[in-house]
Amino acid sequence: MSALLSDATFVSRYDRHAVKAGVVHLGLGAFHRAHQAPAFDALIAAGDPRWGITGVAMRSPDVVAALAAQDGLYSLSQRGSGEDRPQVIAALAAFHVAAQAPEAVVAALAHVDTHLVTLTITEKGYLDHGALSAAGLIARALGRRHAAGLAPLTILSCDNRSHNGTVAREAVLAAAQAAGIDNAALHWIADQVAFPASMVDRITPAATPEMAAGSSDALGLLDRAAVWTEPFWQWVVEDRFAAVRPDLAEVGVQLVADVAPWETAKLRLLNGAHSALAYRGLLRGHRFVHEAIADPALGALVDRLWDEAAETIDQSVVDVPVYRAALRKRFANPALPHALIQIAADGSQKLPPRLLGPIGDRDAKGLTSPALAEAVAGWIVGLSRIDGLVDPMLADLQPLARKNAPAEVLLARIAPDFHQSEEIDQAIAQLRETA
Ligand code: CS2
Repeated sequence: MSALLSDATFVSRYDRHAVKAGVVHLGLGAFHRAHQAPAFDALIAAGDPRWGITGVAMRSPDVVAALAAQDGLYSLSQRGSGEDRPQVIAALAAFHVAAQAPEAVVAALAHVDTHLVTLTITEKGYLDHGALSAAGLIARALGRRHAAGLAPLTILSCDNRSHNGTVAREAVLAAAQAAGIDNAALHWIADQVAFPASMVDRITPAATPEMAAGSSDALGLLDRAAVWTEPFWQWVVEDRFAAVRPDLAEVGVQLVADVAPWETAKLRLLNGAHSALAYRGLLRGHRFVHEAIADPALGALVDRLWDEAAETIDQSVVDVPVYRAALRKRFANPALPHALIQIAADGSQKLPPRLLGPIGDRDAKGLTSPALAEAVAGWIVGLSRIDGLVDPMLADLQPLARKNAPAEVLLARIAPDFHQSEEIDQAIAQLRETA
């Protein structure tokens, strides 16, 4: 049996004692450990020790327990390029579970060394403004920073929502109001705290015991917090920071004036196709993305969906044929099994930016959207037929889907301004006959 990955068994490429936790990250899942954490790890390795991370799991204690036993070290393996050697990430300097130790999280956010807060709390994470929510904890800490005369923070959302910076700002302001924070602090949050938007991209399945076993073997040390990801990595950030700003460009981040065109292109091409594959794939008996994309019927659906979505995005930020070819390869990566049921979660939050937005834009130009409609139909039929779906609105939506309610009724619940459901009803009728 190998020894556990830890400071005693592994020599980091930089002096971990000199690292300060300038970043607090909320949402310590596999995606963060594959995306933002290696960027800060690279910044520290390049000589700036201010960007260590305090990692916060919102509810589950499991990742924190695994990391705590390993001094915060974990391995990240790129799967699919042939080079599967794990890289050990040493940027996590401290970790907490928000549900168990909210005060420790607020103290970290209010600490003088903290400059940046990054968020991967999922699409639905912004709906909650309560005291233990991400927005609630941030609001409380900002109130404390204001009272202490400390510098404002930059709050950087890394979730797949349109205009995620604005969404984060609204959630924090709502939470600050709900918490009864005084007016002066509210104005300071509104005027001085920065909420840049960002687009993040790296396909990263939820961590599994299989990943831990494979990585431990490759490393020669036991790693219970191992993450597998793909070689591709992209982070586009709106260049608007409060106070201290990390040199993210140095580690490959694209800093731009307006993230919206990148965000829309990625949500509609990558995530839209993912959602189509998830529901339609599960209905056809597939379990993983690489299996679904290899199914000729679904491969063709994705192609038609890309034709439709491509007409609704700003093509100056992506070379569509190149991007599509790359996506197809990324989806087909057999070394990175990505469970469709994971992508199928929270459809009520994911569908509007991924599938309904492009349908609405096409409709405004007088264009129909048969492939996008088929993807939405997959979600609605899936609501009544797929086992194990997770969604904050499941109790509301599932009975409607089971009663064969018209698409309009379901879609009104998740996108009140959406009125293009006729094509979707046709696609549902067809799917019910064939699936
Ligand atoms: C996926 C995303 O789970 C999902 O809904 O579509 O997590 C996707 O893998 C990432 O956005 C890729 O960057």
